[in-house]
Amino acid sequence: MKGIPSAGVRNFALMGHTGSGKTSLLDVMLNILGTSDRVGSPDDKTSMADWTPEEQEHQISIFAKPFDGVYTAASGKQRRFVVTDTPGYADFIGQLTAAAEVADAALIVVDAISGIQVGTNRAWRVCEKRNLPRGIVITGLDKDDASFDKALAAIKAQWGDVRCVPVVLPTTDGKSEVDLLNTPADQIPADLADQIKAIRDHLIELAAETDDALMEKYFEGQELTADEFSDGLRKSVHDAHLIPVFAASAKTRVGVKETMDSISRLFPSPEDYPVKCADGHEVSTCENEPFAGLVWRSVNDPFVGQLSYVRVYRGTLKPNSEVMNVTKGEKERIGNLLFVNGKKQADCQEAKAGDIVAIPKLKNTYLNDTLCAIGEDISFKAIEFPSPVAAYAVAPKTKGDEDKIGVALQRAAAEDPSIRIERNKETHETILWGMGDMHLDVTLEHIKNRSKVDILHHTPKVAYKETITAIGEGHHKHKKQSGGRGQYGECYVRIFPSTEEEWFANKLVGGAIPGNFVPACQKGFVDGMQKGPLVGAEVVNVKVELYDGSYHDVDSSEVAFKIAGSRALHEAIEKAKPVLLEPIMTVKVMVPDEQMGDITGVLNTKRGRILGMGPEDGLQVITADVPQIEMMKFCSELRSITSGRGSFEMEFARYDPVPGNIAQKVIADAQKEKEDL
Ligand SMILES: Nc1nc2c(ncn2[C@@H]2O[C@H](COP(=O)(O)OP(=O)(O)OP(=O)(O)O)[C@@H](O)[C@H]2O)c(=O)[nH]1
Ligand SMILES: [Mg+2]
Repeated sequence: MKGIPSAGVRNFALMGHTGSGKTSLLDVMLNILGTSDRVGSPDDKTSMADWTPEEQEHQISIFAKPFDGVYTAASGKQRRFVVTDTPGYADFIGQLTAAAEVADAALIVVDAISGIQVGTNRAWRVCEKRNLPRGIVITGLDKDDASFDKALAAIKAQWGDVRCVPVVLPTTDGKSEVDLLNTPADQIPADLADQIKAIRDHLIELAAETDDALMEKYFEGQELTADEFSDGLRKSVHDAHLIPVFAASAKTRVGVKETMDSISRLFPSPEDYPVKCADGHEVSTCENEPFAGLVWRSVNDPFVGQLSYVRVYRGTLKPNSEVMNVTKGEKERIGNLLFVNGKKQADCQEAKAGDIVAIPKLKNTYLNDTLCAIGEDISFKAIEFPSPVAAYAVAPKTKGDEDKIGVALQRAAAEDPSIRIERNKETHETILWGMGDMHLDVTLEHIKNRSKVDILHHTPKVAYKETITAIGEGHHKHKKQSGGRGQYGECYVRIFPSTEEEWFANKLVGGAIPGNFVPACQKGFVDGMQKGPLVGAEVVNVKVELYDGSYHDVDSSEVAFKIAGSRALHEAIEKAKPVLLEPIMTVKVMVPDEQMGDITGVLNTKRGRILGMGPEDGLQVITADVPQIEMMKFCSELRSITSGRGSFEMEFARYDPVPGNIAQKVIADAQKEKEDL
């Protein structure tokens, strides 16, 4: 690692549909890099990447994980590979988002038999969003009936005939592969010679297009030098005018080296382009300038404790140093630095621009914090994660484990930006939010494996509220005379609908209730509003007037007025035509064109009100207001209707009255639940 300058680093993320072969390909690469002394595989649980119990249980990748190693290319040049494996499963989009943010390029994996799938398109969109240079590798070419040409044709049809150019080609006997950028002309198989010449001519044109002087040279019929050709191609890849397509098989390992050679030549180095800060201005990415990096992953390692993964964007980070956490405005002391490769951890003496390094035990540094050399003031933009859309209400299996699960859930949320924990004060439930049922299940498994605590889950309750639709009056006299000191307090209240912030008005005249007891009455009203008459939910959007009452010189007390206030208010609410309110969510659903009709139909059956429709990023976007209770299972419904191609976001909009017939059922159910208790 030492000695390879940042210009020799190739930092990229593997992306693609679940099962397309990303991790298998990575395992072969890690063996070639010497990071692993054997070729592991997710199939027999020997993969260097898929090592966590949850990944082995489900046989998919779940977490984005960085790996590194040195590659000696066919040209003899040494390159440092920094490769992040990402999960293809839709629920783990948060991991893909973070990895894409800190990579300089993407290698999109397409299985030759399955072709372009939902997860491939998702990866593509992630790349498009942040202008990430990319290449595509067609894998599984050892499989029966696999055809490179067929897969390539589909890729060209989808993403452009001109820019998707094969640079690693399978030989016609399928036993080896030709890296057409690195293979000398005399070693090119005769039957591929014409095809390769045509591709080379096309690549020369693409390289020339990146620079006016080169274009002139090209038109004058002069040859580009080797460096001009290479630099031009790298620029073309950077601008996504060239999307190189490679061929490989993780099973037979054919083509993997050729693909790595091409990546070495074509993918950008971290020093090639400046990086953008949060305020939009650009900073250079030179390894000789002061250090700057972003924490993109923060995990609790069972052996080393808290580990902050940092992408170094500029300069060099060394162990036993001090840095500034610009986000927090605090200095952090750095002890050792680690290069983490799966379960393997090695001390790092310096991490340069382009590297991903883990810092153990930082005191107050978390995901999305920028770290800089002391005296520098750079802030990188925080990675934006999609908001969670699926929820479980969770509780400990064993009574008494509440504190334990509280800590475990908070830890899970701190590690995974797509997990959110919420305590719903209306329903008294703890809600675990995530990106889908699989994500929630895996999170609970992870907690169980790590914290040894069992958590039960069920569909969350909806936090209904109640309000009134008319003016109502109520009265209560609280009077007790049972030996000793009695209790006395009497309140008359009026209640009416209001959205004003000031909810209480004192309309007492002539000292009917002494001023010092009014706060007690108010406390009673607040209590009375906590449990409405319909389902015991909070009563909102009301104004309460205290307009009359009486007191007793000896027996009146704060407690007596609190009770009188609460009961008088309850009577007033019951007379003011109370109604049930339910939370309404604004939902944004992204689906392919042909599923628009199906989805608007489903939203209509969910009492949804369509607010708008229109194209966005190659998909149709439907915006609608839908009652929250109808959205509880939408995540899995949408997946099944669209075969995984649809996704959605939602946020709380407001509370609306529940339609009469549905409200009646909710009220009857709540009554029954109360009686059953
Ligand atoms: N025959 C053949 N099988 C392959 C190849 N690459 C991967 N596979 C198999 O495909 C399956 C899925 O491979 P993975 O590498 O786990 O796929 P992945 O893209 O990492 O999937 P996720 O982690 O879920 O996103 C495994 O059973 C692999 O053995 C290949 O080149 N040839
Ligand atoms: Mg994987």
